[in-house]
Amino acid sequence: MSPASSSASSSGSPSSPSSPLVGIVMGSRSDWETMQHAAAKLEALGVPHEVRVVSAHRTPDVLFEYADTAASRGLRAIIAGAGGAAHLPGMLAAKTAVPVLGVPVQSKALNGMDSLLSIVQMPAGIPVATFAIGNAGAANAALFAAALLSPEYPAIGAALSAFRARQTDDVLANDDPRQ
Ligand code: RP5
Repeated sequence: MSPASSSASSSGSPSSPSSPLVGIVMGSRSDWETMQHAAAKLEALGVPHEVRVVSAHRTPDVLFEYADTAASRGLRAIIAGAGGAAHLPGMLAAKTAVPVLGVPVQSKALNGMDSLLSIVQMPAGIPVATFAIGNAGAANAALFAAALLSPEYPAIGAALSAFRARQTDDVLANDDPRQ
């Protein structure tokens, strides 16, 4: 799957939507290695989503247009990953009331501390929900988005519950680390 691809389920009822509910955006194609973990989780949980490269620095007009149309296109959350001077999540949040979930991508120079602090230290008034640096943050942002959608979309809630139960069972079935 490339970062330009998108996916959506096929049925159109409120409990099984067809158009994307979650947007995954990232500042560069190089962020896909991290952000694919968000896409994989949404895919596994049956959450319709789209994936785009949107750069705060290189394509600011695209960023504004994406944010401006997010709510009217039906997006309920935006997972935004960026590295370094990571303005993307904060700028999106400044332009749309759709909840923005920020994923700090692990940078080469500073191991993602720059990304983390850029995303998490929003001034009061424009929130960005910030997740862990790297793959864990991308996966957890997707799980969080699924949890946000669960009250309205029971199928997503059921998939999330099943995922969590499997995760628990896996730990319980393998609780001796020597084996
Ligand atoms: C940020 O700059 C991107 O989010 C990426 O993490 C970082 C490096 O981008 P590339 O130079 O790899 O395109 O805007």
